[in-house]
Amino acid sequence: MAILMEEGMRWFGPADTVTLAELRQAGATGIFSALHEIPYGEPWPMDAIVARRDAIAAAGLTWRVVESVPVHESIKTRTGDYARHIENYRLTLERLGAAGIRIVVYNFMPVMDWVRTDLHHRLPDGAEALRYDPVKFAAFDLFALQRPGAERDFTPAQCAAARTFWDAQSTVARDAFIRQTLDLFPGVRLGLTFDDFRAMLARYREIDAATLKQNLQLFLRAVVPAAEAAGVRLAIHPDDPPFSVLGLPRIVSTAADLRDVVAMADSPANGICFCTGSLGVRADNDLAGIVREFGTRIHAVHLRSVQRDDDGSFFEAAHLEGSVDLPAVVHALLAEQRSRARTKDRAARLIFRPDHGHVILDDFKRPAPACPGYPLIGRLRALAELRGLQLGLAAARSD
Ligand code: DNO
Repeated sequence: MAILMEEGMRWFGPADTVTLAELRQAGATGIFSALHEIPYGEPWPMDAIVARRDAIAAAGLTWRVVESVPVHESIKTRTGDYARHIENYRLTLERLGAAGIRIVVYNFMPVMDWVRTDLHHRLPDGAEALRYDPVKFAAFDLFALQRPGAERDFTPAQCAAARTFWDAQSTVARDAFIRQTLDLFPGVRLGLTFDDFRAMLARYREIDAATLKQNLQLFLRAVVPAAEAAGVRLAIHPDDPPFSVLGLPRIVSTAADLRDVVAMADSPANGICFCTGSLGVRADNDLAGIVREFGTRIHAVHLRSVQRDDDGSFFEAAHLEGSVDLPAVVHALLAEQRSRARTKDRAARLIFRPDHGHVILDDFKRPAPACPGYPLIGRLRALAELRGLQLGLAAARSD
């Protein structure tokens, strides 16, 4: 089997402004996609799964990874009709397995999938990147959402800076900032209002990290057997960013968390999506060490760097720049891939995709990407760099 990881790209479906033909020219062979049009919690119809798979195949590519099958909030909070939603999840896994799609990414982040405060952060070379600034997020939390107790989650200096930032914004700018923060669900606009959002947050009032972990364990106990039967491997995506936001518990932020997750169901079907951009926001996460520790439990890989700054902000650096040592990570991943090749576990060939990319060059002239972070040319650059990195590292091996 191949000694290199397969190259993948994310595609948001027929509504994506990037076409499959373009992703193929970028050199990817594996696609990460999802049926974003199916409402969260509903089972995915078999005919829609097959149609998506066949459309991808017709473009000369293979749908390798489902990213994601979203976990309904009722399952995370274990309230309301969570039992029906779990049953639906099992059904979707069965159908995906029957259609030959064997890796399913999901996350267990309460309420919000990921959080950024700047979607057009300009870098010195004119490229645009995504950024998280705790001061701006504090402004959202304190003055837009007006969450009781929010001031306890920020330092007095951050609260004061948030006030200055907020006061300087026009009403139009404030509205746009609020909309953008509420809308950041990859591939789908949930169109949440503040009231919806507050109601979602309220459901977590009694849920701390220990309870959320318990709910994850109960979910895994119910769905892992279905995944096993379907030949599907589940891959949990880490929290992005890997710390608590809006007072919500976050339980997939560190190596210790990942240890807990894999122990919840001792099965290859219970694995992780190793995302260096998410985990890399914490300087205490040893990314190459995580690869070595979780080895065979890694079912999908997102490669991306971040630049961490002293004020707690970070932005998405170019893939081979910033605070994340991607060469060291890819080195560790290639060792894992070689060991899989030795055991001839063909189903388990590692697949990575460049996670996000800068807006560069002709990206500025193209229609906006389906989701912030997913322009074509910026990701093409990232994939090309990562391809060179893995080929170079593989060629430089002396043993
Ligand atoms: C962001 C993505 C995540 C990821 C989900 C997986 O660009 O990496 O939103 O798709 O969290 O469930």
